[in-house]
Amino acid sequence: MLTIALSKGRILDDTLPLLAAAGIVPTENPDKSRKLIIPTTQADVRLLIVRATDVPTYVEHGAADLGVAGKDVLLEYGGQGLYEPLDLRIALCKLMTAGAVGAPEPKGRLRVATKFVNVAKRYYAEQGRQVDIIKLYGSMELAPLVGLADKIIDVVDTGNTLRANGLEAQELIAHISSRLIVNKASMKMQHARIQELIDTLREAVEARHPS
Ligand code: PRT
Ligand code: MG
Repeated sequence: MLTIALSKGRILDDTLPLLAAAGIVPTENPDKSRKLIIPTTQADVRLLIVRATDVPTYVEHGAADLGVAGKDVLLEYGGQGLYEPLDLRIALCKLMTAGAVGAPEPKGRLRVATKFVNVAKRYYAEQGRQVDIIKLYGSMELAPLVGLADKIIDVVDTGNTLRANGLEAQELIAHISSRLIVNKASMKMQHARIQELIDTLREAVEARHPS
């Protein structure tokens, strides 16, 4: 059995056509189904539907052999416990700092609200900048508006969410796309099978989003 962990939403929507190119099609619509384990047209391949931030955990611990996760999630998750053999070139966005439009740089320590705590620590440490990092789980855009923080670090696509809240994107931390990730033991134990899948997916990626 090959188990592939995915999150609902944009990653699922953009990954299904790539899997279809490898002959893997869910037997029911994962967006509509309440099931968290979805069989596919290949009897020995199944999908697990998990939270985006949980995908690396399932794959590192071998509960899933493969997964698809945003590079933002992987940067935050960290560690050496996963292989990341393929950029799927889907769910593109940028990891950025943002602050209130026209707000002056604060005099004292910078306060940064984010769910990307590890990314934030590394980013400001590289700049030799002292910051207080405030962990949030969502609605980061609110923090500068109500004085909880000077800046946020978040994923930005169109920038509409920032604009709607009087914020502007400032520094680019990383260009983000989703990656195929593979459990290290699975890669050894099922090498031929997984390598074949990676090669087929690579061709499908190149066909859909040429480099
Ligand atoms: O929703 P949940 O809390 O379960 O997790 P999640 O938000 O991490 O998952 P999901 O499915 O929303 O995102 C999965 C992956 O898609 C992320 O890990 C990113 O790699 C990628 N991605 C691409 C994005 C966006 N674009 C994006 N725009 N993830 C989140 N957003 C958010 C953004 O933070 C903003 O709040 O969508 C909002 C709208 O963005 P704008 O700039 O277009 O307004
Ligand atoms: Mg979301």
